Amino acid sequence: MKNESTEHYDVVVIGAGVSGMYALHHLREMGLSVRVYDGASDIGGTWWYNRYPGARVDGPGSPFYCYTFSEELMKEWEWAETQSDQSAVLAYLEHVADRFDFRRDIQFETWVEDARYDEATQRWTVETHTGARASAQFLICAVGALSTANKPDIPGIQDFAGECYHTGQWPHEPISFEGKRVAVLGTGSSGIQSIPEIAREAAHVTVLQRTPQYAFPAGNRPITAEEMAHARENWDVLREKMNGNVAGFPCDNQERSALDDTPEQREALYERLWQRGGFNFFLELYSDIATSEEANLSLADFVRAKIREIVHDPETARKLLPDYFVITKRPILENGYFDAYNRDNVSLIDLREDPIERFNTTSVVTRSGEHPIDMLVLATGYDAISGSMLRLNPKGRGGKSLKERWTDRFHNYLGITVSDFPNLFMIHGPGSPGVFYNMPLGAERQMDWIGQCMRHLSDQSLGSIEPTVESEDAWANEVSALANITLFPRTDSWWTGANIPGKPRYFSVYLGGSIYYQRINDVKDKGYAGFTFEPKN
Ligand code: N01
Repeated sequence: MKNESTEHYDVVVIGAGVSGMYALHHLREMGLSVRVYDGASDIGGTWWYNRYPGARVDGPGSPFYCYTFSEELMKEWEWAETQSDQSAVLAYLEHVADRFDFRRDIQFETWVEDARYDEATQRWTVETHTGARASAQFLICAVGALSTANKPDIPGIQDFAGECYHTGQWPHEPISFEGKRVAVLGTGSSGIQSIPEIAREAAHVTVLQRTPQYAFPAGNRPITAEEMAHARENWDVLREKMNGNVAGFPCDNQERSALDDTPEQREALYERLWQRGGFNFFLELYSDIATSEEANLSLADFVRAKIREIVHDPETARKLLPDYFVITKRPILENGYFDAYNRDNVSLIDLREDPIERFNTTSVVTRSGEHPIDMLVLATGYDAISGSMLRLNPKGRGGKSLKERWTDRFHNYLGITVSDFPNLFMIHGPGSPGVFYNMPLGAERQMDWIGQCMRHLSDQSLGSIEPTVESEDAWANEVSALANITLFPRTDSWWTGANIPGKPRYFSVYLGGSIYYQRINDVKDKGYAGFTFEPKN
């Protein structure tokens, strides 16, 4: 039987991942009462769910994929590797939760089933599957940009009787691959990280590839004591650099064009970055790889040559060669992915030449024949960026749902707010730099802005804030104008929604991270230009 009582807070936060945890911290510091809900049984969000073999940070990584709000926190935590694995990131987040006593304000294993705005009271009410219900003036959706799993609808897939796991919903108990014939569907970051790990144990791995990928050496290695000491001693400078960098990492923004260099000089730079590995590859590249076709081709050719060099069988190498602009799908770092194809127990099916016809109880059947398998790993990604907001489907003014509002595109202003949904704020939503930015830092910076906005309402005795439709339209044009300078919209990717049948197809991320934070602060400094307010009822 459902418990019908309603608890009242200043703010309800949905999601206890990296963003929701910081939101809780910041709101508490503001002296507000907060309730956080999460469907998982502990903190961590993406890092709680993604336990597949090989899962690790692939950004410039530790120690910069972390919160920056507490200097003590930064200084006391030891990172072991440059690209921490999932368990190390989760251990860090658990430490943060313990240190700041987050869990007392989080209700776990509680799925928010409905969120509705009441115009008379200017408050949101959320209903959960347990019957717990809460109301709050503000609703913060920290629901994750990569958390709604994409499970492909392939004929017969439900009939497959073997083990089947999605990488983003990996079981908590150990999964053994020993002696098993495993098919991995999907070759994005999750597939490329997991395939070499699975291949080490499994009897056979069949990779089902729809689109070949450019992947770059991860270059993961232990962090030295000197590097940790340097980061700690120079934290103020590094943090400032992170705030000024286009992607939120302590790197210089690049200004040199690939076309300023000779082919030999370009080759030398690519080779040096390739040998070192790591995400800095992309941050230290020429400035125009994502904007000039010619510059892009120079790097694409370099990577294709590397794939041919690493993969011994020429036919397999041919199937692995991407034929679109490099880095226009999310760049991927690999730890032995291409080399895995040199093993006897790994084979590749190119679904463009040999598509899946169906699954049956024991096999995947492609045009060329039947491939018996014991396990299917779905590394098929997410309904990214907008999917989790639509799954929540909040109801705003007049009971209008987000699904009704977001039919043709994901209307928003500043990537944070939506008209007709007063007092609702998104972290890492569409229209924000979200997935193109250091996500913990981005969450902090967006949440700080949201906190200032809440403070403004309170200081001015205002009951609600929401953007105008005109400001949403202008923001949409700005997001698209920035994207259209680049080659990104010209490739099918989850950035453009192309991976989900029927999803609006456009590039919904705000490019140019540090510019974004100037933009949203300008809006604030101009008295929240583009927003409308209502007095307190
Ligand atoms: O998902 P993806 P992911 N039939 O969407 C294929 C972050 N991340 O989980 O390219 C056949 O990238 C799909 O094919 P195609 C990171 O931002 C970070 O790997 O659409 N194939 C693709 O190959 C990353 O980008 C880390 O043609 C189908 C794959 O499945 C994001 O999460 C680690 C299919 C999906 O790749 C998502 O990565 C992991 C179908 N019906 C993830 N549907 C870090 O290291 C999909 N595919 C921090």
